[in-house]
Amino acid sequence: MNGFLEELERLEVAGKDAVTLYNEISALAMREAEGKISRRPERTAYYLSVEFLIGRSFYNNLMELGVLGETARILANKGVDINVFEEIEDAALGNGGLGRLAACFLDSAAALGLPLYGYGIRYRYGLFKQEIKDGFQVELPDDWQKYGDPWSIRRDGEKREIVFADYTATAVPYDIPIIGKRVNTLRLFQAEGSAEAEKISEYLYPADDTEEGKLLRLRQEYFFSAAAMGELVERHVKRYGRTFENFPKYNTVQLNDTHPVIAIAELIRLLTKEYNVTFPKAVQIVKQTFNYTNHTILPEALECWREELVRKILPDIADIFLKIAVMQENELKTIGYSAEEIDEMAIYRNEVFSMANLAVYIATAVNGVAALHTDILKRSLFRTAYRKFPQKFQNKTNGITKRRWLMLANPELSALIDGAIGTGWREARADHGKLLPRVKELWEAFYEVKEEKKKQLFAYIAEKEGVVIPEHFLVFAQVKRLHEYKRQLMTAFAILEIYYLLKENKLPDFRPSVFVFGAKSAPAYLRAKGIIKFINEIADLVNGDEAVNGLLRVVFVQNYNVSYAEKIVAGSDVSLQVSTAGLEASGTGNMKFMMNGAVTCGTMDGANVEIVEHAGEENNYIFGARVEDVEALKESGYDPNALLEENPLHRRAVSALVDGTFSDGGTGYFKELYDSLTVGASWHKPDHYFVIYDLKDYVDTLLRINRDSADKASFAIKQLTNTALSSYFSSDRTILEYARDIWEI
Ligand code: 26Q
Repeated sequence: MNGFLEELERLEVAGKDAVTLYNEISALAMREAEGKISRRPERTAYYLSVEFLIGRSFYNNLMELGVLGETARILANKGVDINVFEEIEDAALGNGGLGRLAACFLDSAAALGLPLYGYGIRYRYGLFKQEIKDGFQVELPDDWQKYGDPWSIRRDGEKREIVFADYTATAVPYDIPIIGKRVNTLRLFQAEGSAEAEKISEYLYPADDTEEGKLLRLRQEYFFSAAAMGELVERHVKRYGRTFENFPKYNTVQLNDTHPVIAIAELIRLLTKEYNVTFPKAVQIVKQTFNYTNHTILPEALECWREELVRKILPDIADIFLKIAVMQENELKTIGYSAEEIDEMAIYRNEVFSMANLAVYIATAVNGVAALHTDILKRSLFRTAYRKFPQKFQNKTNGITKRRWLMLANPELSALIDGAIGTGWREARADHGKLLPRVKELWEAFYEVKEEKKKQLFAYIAEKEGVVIPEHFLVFAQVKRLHEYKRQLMTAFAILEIYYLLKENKLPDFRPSVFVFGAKSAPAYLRAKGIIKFINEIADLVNGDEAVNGLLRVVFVQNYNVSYAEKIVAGSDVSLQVSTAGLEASGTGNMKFMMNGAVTCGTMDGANVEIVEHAGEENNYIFGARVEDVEALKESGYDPNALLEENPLHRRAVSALVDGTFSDGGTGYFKELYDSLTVGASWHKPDHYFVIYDLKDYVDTLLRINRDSADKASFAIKQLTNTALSSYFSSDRTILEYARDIWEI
């Protein structure tokens, strides 16, 4: 028996509250994990990210240590239900897909025995905690360390000074073990020193609408990038001496979006200023060291820094950015690129540095996160760069870790799979495709599992939200960051239309359904906040209407996070993935639902395309405009008002924003949303995201799903087929591809 379990047997529980027990048990597990931390091999891959959305560590780590079941049993014998630790909050050091992807990648690399180390920021407060008051989002500080932080180890011996023009901050590393076949670490730096210095690691995504805020964000990016680069160089010099031609042989760095791109300049700075490497040599070295992943094509999310801003606090970095820009421009001129083409690829233009263009120029590999997204990078966002460096561009379709998203989130479904094909599928890189020929005979068992997961989800929602969902309701879920391109507003309109049809008895065979939303809006994103309020107004109307609430309910869950997601993905029937075609780089929630046996109701966007390639269009529900349609509509001029004119149902739903049906509490949110659809807002044309264009097809598709679900067997077979064919979306597969094609580890 292992040391952990022996100690756990001996642990005194009498009179201790959940928090005390949580800390004591975690400390025991940590001792196990710490003892197993692997030695870094010569060649190591580093993952730099401003977000790591690891969620709750407790259950996951016990599972990874192979003691979760035994722990539950031993605690039960002592009269403690292992579920009491659910009151301890998640570490929400991330916002959404990009941060959760980083966490899934670390998990997979450890499981596969690959040396991948994460570097980021140990925010004092993670993403805000959300409450819904009167239908509005309220933001509260996320004091995630309130109950302690038993899962990280502070390394005082490895502090590093990070120098800005105006002050210096100390970067103190905290290591979080990532447990698997190897035990790797996620190293998060905390800023210490003066009060000003400590602000650097206070908040994730501080408001950047002021100059002050922008500077703080830039400091954050430099802070952790420089701490990481300082460490890499120091370790290299210790092992190999002051020679750097071999630096790329031992180090490969993945930049998770543009946020850590400043690491490129910092490595050049270190090499040239502290080790007398020439600038051209240093550029050669960084070119072989860095790789860049793009996660979005939305212009507002592509980072640019004004030279003046950079110069103010990081003059050396500003100089290095400029030197790289000049080098690139000369190169392009020499080979005859036109002024227009050079502009498109420019690292420095109009006194602004483009982090994306810098990354593309320097990186050995540039990757998109789903096949369609990578095509769009090649065809539009980076088309000129693609022509110059076609060999750089790669696709790496995202994935999710089956350990958290299937084994931990859904032990019932995992047991069903075990029963059908044995437990071998649980191994890293193994798949569960052998389930496919068995789905027809297993549909009833699967149906029972889904009902059980629904029951658990409904109980949780009743407790947390006070909203009761009757048994057997069909569950449609849309859970993700709140953004106009993700079109939660389109789902809101669709629900309203269905509500009106039900009121008029026009849907005689409608099967009882609930729509579950979960989403946080960026605090300054007012239209997104308006959408939250609108959904909650609809929820009040629908849930309070005795004439329909036996058939339709709506719930917006508060503080959607990783732990909530684990419950929602397991308990849902239909996964809503309805972004405007071309705008969702990949999506990873779509994969979590698929793996748990939900059908996808979605547009041909991001990884949805590959989901239906693998699981079949006949087992999913695809609707709406394709990328080509959206492009053609933009070309020909799209007029949502004509569609509203034509379609009274749409008109009624959309008008509900402004005709007095609902109240936005005098905020003006609803009028603003209405205007954005009908006259345009923030330099966009009316209905920039084609909500009204896709609405009809969406409602029809939702109703078709509702009808199809009446045939329990065939619907359950569709769902379980999705589970059976979901192995491609395991991040074990994704990480093996990065390891093989990019990192060469
Ligand atoms: C940019 C500039 C200034 C301030 C903030 C930002 C910023 C912050 C966060 C830009 C983007 C993000 C986060 C992006 C994100 O989560 N993207 C998602 O990444 C997933 C993993 O690849 C994809 O599956 C999703 O499609 C993509 O939306």
